[in-house]
Amino acid sequence: MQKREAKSLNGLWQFAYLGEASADAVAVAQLRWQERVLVPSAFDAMSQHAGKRGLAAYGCELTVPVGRKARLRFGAVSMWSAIYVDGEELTQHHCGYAPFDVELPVSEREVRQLVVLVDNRYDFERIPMHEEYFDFYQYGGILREVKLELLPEGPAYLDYVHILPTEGYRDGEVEIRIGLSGVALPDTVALTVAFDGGPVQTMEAVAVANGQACVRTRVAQPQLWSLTSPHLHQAEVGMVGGDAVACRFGLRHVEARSGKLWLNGEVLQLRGYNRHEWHPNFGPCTPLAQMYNDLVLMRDMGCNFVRGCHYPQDQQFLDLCDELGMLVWEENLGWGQGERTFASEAFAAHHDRTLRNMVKFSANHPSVIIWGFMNEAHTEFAYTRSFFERTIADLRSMDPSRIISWASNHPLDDLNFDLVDLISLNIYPGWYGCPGVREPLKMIEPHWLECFASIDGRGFADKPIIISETGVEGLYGWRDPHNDFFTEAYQAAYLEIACRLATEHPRSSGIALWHFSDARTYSGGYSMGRPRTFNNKGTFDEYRRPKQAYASVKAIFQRAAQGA
Ligand code: ADA
Repeated sequence: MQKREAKSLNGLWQFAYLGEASADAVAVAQLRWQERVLVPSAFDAMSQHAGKRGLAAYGCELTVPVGRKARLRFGAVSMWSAIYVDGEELTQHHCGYAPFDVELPVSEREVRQLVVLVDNRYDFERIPMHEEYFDFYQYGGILREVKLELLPEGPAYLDYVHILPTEGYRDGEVEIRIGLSGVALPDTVALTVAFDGGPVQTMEAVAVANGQACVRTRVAQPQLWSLTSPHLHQAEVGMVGGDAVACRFGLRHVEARSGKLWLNGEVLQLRGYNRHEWHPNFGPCTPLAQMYNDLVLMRDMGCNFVRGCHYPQDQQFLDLCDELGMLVWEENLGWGQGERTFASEAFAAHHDRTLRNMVKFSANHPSVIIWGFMNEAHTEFAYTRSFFERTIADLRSMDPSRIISWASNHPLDDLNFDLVDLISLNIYPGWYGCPGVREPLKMIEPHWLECFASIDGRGFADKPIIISETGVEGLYGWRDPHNDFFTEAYQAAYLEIACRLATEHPRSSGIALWHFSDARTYSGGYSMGRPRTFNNKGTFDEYRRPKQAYASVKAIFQRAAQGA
C-alpha cells in the first residue's frame, strides 16, 4: 500500500494587497509581491491592513515530483477565492469558512507556482453566502491550514474515508464509507482495514456506486468515546495494491428520541456556549493554544458542549474536542437569510458544496454530534421548505449517525420543525423587544414555557428541545447602581435564570449560552446596536476576562454536571 504523504504549507507566503482591483483583471504570473505574510492569517486582522476590504494575492512555491498527481487541502479561504497553479485557474471558492480540496494537474515541472486570490468585499451575486448584516466580522485571507498531498499512481484514489459507528457501536461495529476520485473509477474495489495497528482485514469486491463504497466491520477491542473517557481508535484503510489513508474515529452513539437527547444510551444534557473563532490579536485565526484555553475554561465551568457558530470549524479545534471530550454542534455558514437567498441558485450551489465539504472533513470527529445549517433562517415562511428538505436529506445520506438541527428564532411559528431531530431555539426574552417593560427579567421564564407548550401543542413532544442561544450584553467593567441593560449585573442575573431553567426544566435538554467571549461584529453604520462594534454578550470579554456572570453560570453548570 502507498500511504498518503501530506505536507503543511503553513508559513510565510508572498503577499500583495490589490485593493479595488478586480480578480478578472489580475495577471497572476506578473504579480508584484509587496510583503510576506503568515499563512494562516487574515490580512485585514493585521495592523497594516486592518479593516480593509478588497482583493489580495498570496503566493508560494510547491514541489511536486514530476508527473505525480497531488491535491491541495485548504482549511478555509475567505471570503471569495481563486486558486491558480502555474498561471492556470483550478477553482473558485465562495465561502470563507468551509474547507475544500483542489487537484493539481500533472506537470513536467517539479517546482510549481501557487497563487491564491482572495477578496473580502461583499457581493451577493458572487458570494451570496456572505452578507454584511451577519452579526460577526467577516475577514479576508487564508484563515486555516493549507496542506499538499501527493496522490498515488493509478486511476483512482481515496478522496475520503469515513468511519461511522452503528447501532452496534458497543460491539465495535462501524460503517466504513470511502469516497473514490480519479480518472476512472472501478465498479468494485478490494479494501483493507486495520484498527489500532492490529491484523489487516481484507474485503474483496466491494461495490462502488456514485464514487462511494461502503462496508460494515468490527473493531476488535472496542473502547467507547465518552465525555469522561474520550477514547480514540486509529484505522488504516486502503485499496489492495493502491492508496491507503490513516484516520482517527470514536465509538459513540447519539440519539434524539422520546423528547430527550441520548449519548451512549444515557440521557444527555447539553451545557455550554456558542463560540465564534475570534480573538482581538488574531481575528478569526485563533492559535491552537487559545482554542485549548477556551475549552479548558468551558470544561472547568461544567460545560460539555460548544456550538461552533455560525460556520464550519477549524479541524484543529475539533481534534481538541475529540481528545478532551467536548460535544460539538457544527453548522454550515448561515445567518438570518430570507427570500432573496432562498431564491438564489448560486447560493444553493455554494451551500451544497460547502455542506458536503463540512461533512467530508468532519465526519470522523466523535465530538461532533449535531450537524446544523442556516442559523435563524426565515423558517416562518414556506419558501424555506424545499431547501430544508433537500439539505436534511443530503445530510442524512452523507451521515446517518448524527443529529440534525438548526437554530430557529421562530419558536412559535417555525414551519419546518417536523423535519428536525432536535428543536433548537434562539430566544432573547428580557433583552430584545421589551422597551418600557419595568421588570424585563420576569419575561424570561414565561416565554420559555410558552415556547415549550407551543412546540408540544403542535405534536413535537417526542423531539428534544435545547436553547441554542440566549443572553444579553454585559460590558466588561460596566458596573452601575441601576444594574440596567449593558451592566455586568443585569447579564449575571439574566444568565442565572436561563441556566437554572435550562438545567432544571424537564422539557429542556440543555443550553448553549450566547456567547463565550465578546467578538468583533458590525462596522460603520451597522454597529449602532453594538457598543464598540462588538457583540458584548460574552460571559468573558474578548481577552477571556470573566465578567460577573461567570460565577453563577459556573455554579449552576457544575452542579448540573455533578447531578448528571
Ligand atoms: C442571533 C444570532 C447571533 C447573535 C445574537 C445576538 O441569535 O444567531 O449570531 O447575533 O442573535 O447577539 O443578538
